[in-house]
Amino acid sequence: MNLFNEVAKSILEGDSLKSVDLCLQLLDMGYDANEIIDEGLTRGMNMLSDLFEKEEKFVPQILMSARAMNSCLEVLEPHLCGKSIPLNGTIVIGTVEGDIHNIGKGLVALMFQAGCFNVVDIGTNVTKEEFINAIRENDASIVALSAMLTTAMNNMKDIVKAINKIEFDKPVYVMVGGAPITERYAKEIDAVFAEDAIDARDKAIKLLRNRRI
Ligand code: B12
Repeated sequence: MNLFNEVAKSILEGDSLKSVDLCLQLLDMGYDANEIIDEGLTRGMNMLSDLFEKEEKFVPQILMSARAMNSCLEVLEPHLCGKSIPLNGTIVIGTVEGDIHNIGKGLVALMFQAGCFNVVDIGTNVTKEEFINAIRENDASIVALSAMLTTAMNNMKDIVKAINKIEFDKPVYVMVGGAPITERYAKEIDAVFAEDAIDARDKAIKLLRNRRI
């Protein structure tokens, strides 16, 4: 089994020590931190989500895997964006009011970092006022909203509406995602949709590519 598969497997098993050790080995071998995230951590979490859907894994195992993933992220973070690469801009990210899920949001935040964005994670259960203040305080180019509960989707809609009404110093793109969010819903509430963490990073790069930040 190659080392990337082993990382995915140890994330799936929620083995923090082994996951971190494997990440360190891959870094030592000269592999890129982004590749370790894409091919190891994200793949492990996706495998876990599939097994959860099939009721072969349960919430405690998800939490163990999330802990293993976070330990790896601490090790990989300093290697994500070389000093020579200019920052792409600032992204504020949070989970909307009424919702405390943060695992997916964490992955998306990390992928933004991997895309050389300055990321300001304002946590979970975030109100529209908190989103708006964070955009202003950090002069953000993108704000990313996560929701995992269908009951939080209305809050997401209200928050997006409030953000889109404001004329910030520069235009702010609003990106939304999370398990119940679809492309159609995003369009309906006037936001950009991304399916997962990798898609979110790629779309953020595209959004800001031709723009001064
Ligand atoms: C782990 C978990 C929890 C943990 C959360 C721990 C934590 N620190 O986050 C705990 C146990 C605390 C929890 C609590 C609850 N949960 Co819960 N939870 C889950 C579970 C099992 C996994 C979610 C997860 O982390 N997935 C792994 C990550 C990697 O995937 P992800 O979150 O989908 O994120 C990816 C994409 O969605 C996307 N994405 C996510 N955010 C964003 C943001 C942007 C901007 C973009 C572009 C993309 C994006 O990219 C991510 C990475 O690829 C799901 C089931 C499921 N299959 O999703 C239920 C689930 C979301 N929970 C559910 C429920 C009902 C609850 C509770 C209300 C239960 C209760 N009765 O108390 C509470 C919520 C309390 C609250 N107010 O928020 C339901 C929601 C049902 C619904 N349709 O509304 C689900 C679907 C379970 C179910 N099948 O019933 N939960």
